[in-house]
Amino acid sequence: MADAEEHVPVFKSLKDVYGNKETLWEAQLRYQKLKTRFFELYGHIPELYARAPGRVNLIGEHIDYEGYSVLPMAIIHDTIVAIRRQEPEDGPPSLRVVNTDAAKFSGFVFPADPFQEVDRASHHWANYFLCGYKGVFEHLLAKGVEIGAPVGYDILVDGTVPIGAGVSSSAAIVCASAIAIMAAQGLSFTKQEVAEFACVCERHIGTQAGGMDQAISIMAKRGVAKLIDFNPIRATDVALPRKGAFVIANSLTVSTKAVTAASKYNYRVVECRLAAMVLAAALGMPLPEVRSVQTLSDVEGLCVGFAATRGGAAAPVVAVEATLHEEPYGAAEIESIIQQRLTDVFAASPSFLEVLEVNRKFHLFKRARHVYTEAQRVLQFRDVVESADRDDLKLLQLGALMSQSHVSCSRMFECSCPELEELVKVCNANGALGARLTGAGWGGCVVSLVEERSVPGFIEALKKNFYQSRIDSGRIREEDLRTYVFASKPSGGAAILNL
Ligand code: NG1
Ligand code: MG
Repeated sequence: MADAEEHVPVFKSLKDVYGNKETLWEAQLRYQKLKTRFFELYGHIPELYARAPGRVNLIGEHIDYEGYSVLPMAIIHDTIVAIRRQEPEDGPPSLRVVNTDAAKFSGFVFPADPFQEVDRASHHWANYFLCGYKGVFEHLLAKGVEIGAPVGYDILVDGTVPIGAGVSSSAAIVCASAIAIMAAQGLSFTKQEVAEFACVCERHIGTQAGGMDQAISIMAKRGVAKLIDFNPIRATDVALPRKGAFVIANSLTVSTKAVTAASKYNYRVVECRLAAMVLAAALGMPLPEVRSVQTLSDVEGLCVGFAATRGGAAAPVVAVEATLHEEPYGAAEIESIIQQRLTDVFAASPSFLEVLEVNRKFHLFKRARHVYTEAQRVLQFRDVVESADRDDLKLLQLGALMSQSHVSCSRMFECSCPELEELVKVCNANGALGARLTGAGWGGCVVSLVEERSVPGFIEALKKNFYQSRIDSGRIREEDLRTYVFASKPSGGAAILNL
């Protein structure tokens, strides 16, 4: 697998990253402005730049943390981190972190200490920088590399990835920060190393996420989507049918997956773990082993054994339907099945203990059903892409899989919201071959598959049937529309720019 040994690339020209003429022209202006602002702030120009893209997940939602493969592609929107190492004459070393959008994101000064805690109680943007910064040193420590005296850095961040929209602005800033620190320290890591540690370090924020976002941000390749496998992380090219295009449309509702005690995201991770344990027990796994079950993919083998005569690829779903009940489980019922207290199951993770404090019901059947069917749909999507069918037939099949994914996210995983449902309906009524929420859900974006030639008409229809009323009511400005709805081709992954 070539990607696994490849290092994070270092480019000398913006042309290597920003493909077509229009985006290149915009990028040149953007980097020039960044350099000027950096000089105004710090009295020096940046030593180097690091950039990492956001992503859109085409299919495979809420299954990365269950160990199953997902199929995202990078988008052109990215986060740039401009960086310069402080010199002794700059004073005591610190991390000065400023955003170009200073009105929205105020600047921070952190101590130059790789092992400082990320303050989860105050949820601000610069925490994501800190995650990437810490990630580099935690990774070095794990490799047994000696870490010298802390060095200070001046940093300026500029991002174009829509925020809270399910297109992973968070992974873009974490990955760009991590590789900026890597390069400024004179180090070079493989893409696989960065993808692995960037996933772990982003958890300092509190969300116990899987590794999809960081993996695609680092391993993306221009022109292709990627099938991402986990444990270890690998990325395989998926060349999408040429006549198709993906349109990303923002529901204008910020995702509430949030970093609160009631974090819906962590709640789902807890439910999936409990579903896996209860399913394992029901399928006859001895109790001491049940306690070490982490994910639904850990139990797949047992399901196949159980449902061998009836199942095939559908075995896990057959096992779920035969052994779990559809009504939600209470804590007491689960504890009596697995013979362990839930507070002991999750004792190692404060984020999960918070979930137990505020939630009493656990929907094991629905969550497990979503995860197992979604995992199958990802592989079917890949198989359709690789089949010998004509492009137009492929597009119909891919669209159908995306729509099935949405229904499962909405009804079984319950991570949709009224605005996403409305937008998906509008997309389907206006020529989408398939449409689904993308990313964590509970707000954020919808991704639609449409025929390339009908993209302009499709966007026009969304404007008329979804956005116009929101423009009229003053919620958004007409001139910002292109940031809320746009077509995207697969973009390239993270890189260092030595301009
Ligand atoms: P977004 O959409 O960026 O919040 C989240 C997780 C992913 C994945 C998706 C759902 C983070 C950082 N990432 O993505 O790992 O689980 O939800 O498929 O929270
Ligand atoms: Mg995110």
